[in-house]
Amino acid sequence: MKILLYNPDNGVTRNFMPHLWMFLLQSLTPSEHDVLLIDGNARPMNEQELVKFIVQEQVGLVGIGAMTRMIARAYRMADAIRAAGVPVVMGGPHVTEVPDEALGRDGGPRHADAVALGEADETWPKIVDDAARGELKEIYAPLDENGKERKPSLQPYPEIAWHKMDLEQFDLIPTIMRPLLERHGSGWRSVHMIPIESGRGCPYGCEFCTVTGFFGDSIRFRTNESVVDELLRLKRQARENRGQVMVFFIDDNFAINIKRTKSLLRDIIAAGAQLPWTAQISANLLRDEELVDLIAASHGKWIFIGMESIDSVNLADVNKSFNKPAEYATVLNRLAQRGIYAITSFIFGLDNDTVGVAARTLKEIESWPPGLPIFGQLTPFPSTPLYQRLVKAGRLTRPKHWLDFAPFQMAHTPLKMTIAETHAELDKAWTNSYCPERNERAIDSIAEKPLDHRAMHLITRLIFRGIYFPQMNKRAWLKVIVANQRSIYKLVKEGLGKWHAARRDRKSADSCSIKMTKKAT
Ligand code: B12
Ligand code: SF4
Repeated sequence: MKILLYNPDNGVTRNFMPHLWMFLLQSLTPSEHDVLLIDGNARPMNEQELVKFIVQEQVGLVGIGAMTRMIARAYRMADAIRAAGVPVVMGGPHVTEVPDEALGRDGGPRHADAVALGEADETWPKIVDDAARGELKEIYAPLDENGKERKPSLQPYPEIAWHKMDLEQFDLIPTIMRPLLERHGSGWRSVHMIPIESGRGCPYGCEFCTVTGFFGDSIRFRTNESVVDELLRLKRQARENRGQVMVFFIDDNFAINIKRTKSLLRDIIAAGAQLPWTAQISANLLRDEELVDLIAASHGKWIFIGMESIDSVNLADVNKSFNKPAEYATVLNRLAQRGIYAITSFIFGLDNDTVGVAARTLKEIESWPPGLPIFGQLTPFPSTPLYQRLVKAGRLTRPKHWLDFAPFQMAHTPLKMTIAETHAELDKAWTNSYCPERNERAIDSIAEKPLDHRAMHLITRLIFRGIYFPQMNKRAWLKVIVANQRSIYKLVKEGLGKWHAARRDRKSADSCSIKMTKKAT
């Protein structure tokens, strides 16, 4: 049987990183079946195009995975595929949270023949077998003999054969630059960001987060050896392809068990398996100096920190009091001293937020080393404690916001601001954080860092701007480049100066050695 795994596009970003679930399920598919993958972010298709592809390829089963924000699009695609007579199974966080919706048991239309609840590592081979026999059931839940939920141990962990996968669609080098780099850019023929999980689960239970509910509070880790092997394979692959590979450890809290994280990082260093990496780590765990040293030595470059708010009352409201705003600056300086920068994530529209929250937050951010701040509105995802609380209080304005998805739009009324005011604060925060003047100040503030380091920082800032300001075509990018020409010009000028100086040095060294040779003869 041919199986298609499909991830709908999110409408915001293109092909920055493959979705791990597709590659993981592909690795777990019984070998007698063929698996095709389409990530809508890398290969956008409308309903007709997707159905045409499925019919042409004679696909017998389609698996669709989606977060809440992409679920409406996922349903539309599923409807078109089912109308063409091909069965659809859906999985991932959203259908796990509200399975009745996908199955049409809540009074709405049905979108899926079957749903896979929770972690599907163990149920997927069974789903495939049942589908191949034409005996697909409606619900697949990972249960043990006693009907209790069973979580995969991650030991052993399947080998994801990244080297055999067609990753061209995830190359971060813009298509127009590729021929040039092919000829001249040794080691930069391609750039890929690869997702790796080293463990699953987070026990913290922040009120708005689906992770504790979905992965459970029992944390599970792969063996160090299995993670190190994957890194070594990726490193080899990068060398062979004369390209760059970066890694995103997608664990929800990569240092949740500090002892284990340190031991993993030590093993990575000992095996020479370092690749530039990014991970999510909560601020409280970055108090540990030794951990931060190991992060730097193992080539950790960017750490995503869910700061959420600079107001302790807000943090207490969402069960995140382990975040201490008073120590944010210390943590960020500790990272920056080692050349590590932070993606700092904030939520607006929390219950204690008032008008001016953007200005207050921006003032704090300005006092920190430069990083990549991102801002979102508090979003009640189904099945979270936050959702239940807001339902009870009658505060949801769009109880099924996902069926009518709109980026950066609130679905409930905050306590001390209006919805419109929250939207205005978000806009202010994004505009001020990524305006050309702020970008220039950020790069100037790390003038002592190497040029390539600063250039990468600027490029990343320009990309991150696109999370809020649509930047999906060449025209939009051109405008961004023109607006930021001062920062770009400064770096290019410095780079050219260094290149000329190096050339002059080489020439004078050559003429010196010619003179010496003549003298000697
Ligand atoms: C990596 C990641 C991202 C990446 C996504 C890009 C990428 N290419 O991966 C980035 C950083 C861009 C991102 C952004 C966001 N993310 Co995110 N992200 C994650 C994260 C940390 C890991 C995802 C992952 O790969 N997990 C590992 C795989 C193996 O698990 P999985 O995807 O759940 O798949 C398993 C099962 O669900 C199931 N399964 C999944 N799909 C399917 C399909 C089929 C057919 C079947 C059978 C089974 C199945 O099988 C898999 C194996 O067990 C998760 C948290 C988490 N730990 O999962 C959050 C998470 C998915 N993100 C979340 C959110 C909210 C966001 C944002 C909206 C945050 C924000 N406020 O901006 C943005 C939106 C991005 C966008 N524009 O679409 C939420 C989603 C909640 C929800 N109900 O939708 C999560 C769960 C985290 C949370 N705090 O609650 N994210
Ligand atoms: S620390 Fe992060 S992953 Fe863990 S519950 Fe809180 S928001 Fe979710």
